[in-house]
Amino acid sequence: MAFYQDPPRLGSAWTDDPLLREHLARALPPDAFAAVAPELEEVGALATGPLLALQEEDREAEPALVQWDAWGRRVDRITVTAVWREAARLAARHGLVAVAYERRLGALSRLHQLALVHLLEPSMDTYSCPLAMSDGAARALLDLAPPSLVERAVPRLTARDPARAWTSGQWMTERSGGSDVSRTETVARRDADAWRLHGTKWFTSATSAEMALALARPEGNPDGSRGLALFYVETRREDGTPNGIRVNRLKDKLGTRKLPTAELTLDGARAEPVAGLRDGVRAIAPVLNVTRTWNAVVAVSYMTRGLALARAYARLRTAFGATLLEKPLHADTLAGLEAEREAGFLLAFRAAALLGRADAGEASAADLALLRVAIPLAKLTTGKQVVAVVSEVVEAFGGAGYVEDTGLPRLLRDAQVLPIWEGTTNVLALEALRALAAEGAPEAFAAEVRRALGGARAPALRPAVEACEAALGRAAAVLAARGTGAEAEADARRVALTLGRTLALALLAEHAQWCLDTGRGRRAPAAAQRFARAGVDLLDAGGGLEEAALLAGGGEAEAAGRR
Ligand code: MFK
Repeated sequence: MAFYQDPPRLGSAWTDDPLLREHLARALPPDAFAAVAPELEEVGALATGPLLALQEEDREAEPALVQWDAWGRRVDRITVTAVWREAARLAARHGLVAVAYERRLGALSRLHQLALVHLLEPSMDTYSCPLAMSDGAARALLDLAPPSLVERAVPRLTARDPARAWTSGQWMTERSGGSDVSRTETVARRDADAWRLHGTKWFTSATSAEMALALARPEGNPDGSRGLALFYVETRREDGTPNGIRVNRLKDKLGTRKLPTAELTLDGARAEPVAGLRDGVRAIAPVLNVTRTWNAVVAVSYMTRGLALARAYARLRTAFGATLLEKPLHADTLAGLEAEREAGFLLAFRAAALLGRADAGEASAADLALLRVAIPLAKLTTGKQVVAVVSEVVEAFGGAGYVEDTGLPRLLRDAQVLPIWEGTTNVLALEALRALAAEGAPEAFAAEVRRALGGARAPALRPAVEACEAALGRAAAVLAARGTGAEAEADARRVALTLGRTLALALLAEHAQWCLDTGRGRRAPAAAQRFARAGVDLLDAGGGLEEAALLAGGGEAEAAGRR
């Protein structure tokens, strides 16, 4: 009889993820865990059951832009896929944004919220993007906006009723700059009754949103980022017509293809200042801190889904007389990936916990300094991990992984955006080091690593503890020796990744000790040992500015300029 390979079948995303369950059991008081576990179980079964089935059925669908109606009126409507419509309903029903604001678990509510996100996002086709931006917008409005704007938008952004729920965009990027938003060309002009925005936005994600927070330069303001202001914009007028906004086209992207990303012209879009007429970058920072935390959680969710698929496949697939899981080299490969996932997971959820403390007004000065460092480190570290891990997952399926209807190519393409948007690895490395230069920040970071390592007393965890202490010491020495010149900038990615991986390993050692203490087996300690052996200290790879110019520029002329 001819051979047909059975596809990998996933168990519930909740019951099949011991790390997620352990982490919540450790971080939440028992009554809080008991209160949220049933819904997490329901959502986990949904994510790898009916929602995954819909995602597979809907695989080829993409959003579309309808620019004109039948009678020649410009309408610029974006239609979204069936998964997106279902994800919008689920997000409202399960409070994927609301949970963070209802704060049923107080400062721990971010863990509850982002656990839901972790379970659902791999089956939601990047619907996390509009949700993350909506969450960030709610945070920024609550922090900064006048009561009229808060009352108008926040109940919609946090609504549990799908019919009332809004999502928000975050319009920063222009042709003149993605990372460097100081070159924003969009201007804000005051006419008789309102502010109006004129310009273009070059990358607007989830353009189907009802509102956006946008950067623009009020007329007469100086150049540079301080002359920008943050504006609240609704995408449609009360009568449903576009609010002075034209959608020029949807981007044809490598991945996140279910997510409508548009190029826009703002032609008199009515807008309201969120927080005065200057310092727009500072005003949008709360959005970035929220979306970057989501980004880290989404990165670990893709690693989790990829590894669940690879593991399920390795149990079924036979080659050379045994299942792949019984093959020593295949098992060893998956083990390394799982160690990466576990470390990345704990780093992302640590950032989430600190964010929750800040939301609840319970963060100390040291917590806030640590949060400012931990968010870019978590985002950049997990962004690099997810691309590497999911690429290996694709390879773990052999040729099948390269074929679209397995769903694996989509996972890899979607993963690839995570180190790019919301600040590339290099931009975030510089941001992390700027944050570390603030008063009290180095001490807060070192104290956090040592706090996590403090309880890790099992002999098996000794190498992990030593690796963290050594890397922390060396990174501090590099930072102290380098100052802030060009050499320090060239080192920034290595330093930031070293710090991110060091904190991740410390958190993994802490978790592993808890697993040993509570009789939860040897998986987490094995992950800590494995991650420690893979190495957290990347500091030695640099070779100075002249070498970089020679290799990056590809010739002697560039290097001579650096001599
Ligand atoms: C999957 C989940 C995620 C899904 C969402 C995806 C949606 C994707 C849509 C996008 O990608 S939107 C575009 C995202 N773009 C970026 O993330 C921009 C990346 N570039 C940077 O982050 C640059 O570093 C930055 C634009 C911030 C540099 O601009 P500036 O003007 O040189 O900023 P500067 O001087 O560092 O900071 C200005 C002020 O903001 C300072 O405060 P002061 O005015 O008091 O001095 C900073 O301290 C403050 N600030 C900056 N970043 C902050 C912050 N404050 C708190 N937290 C931060 N993170």
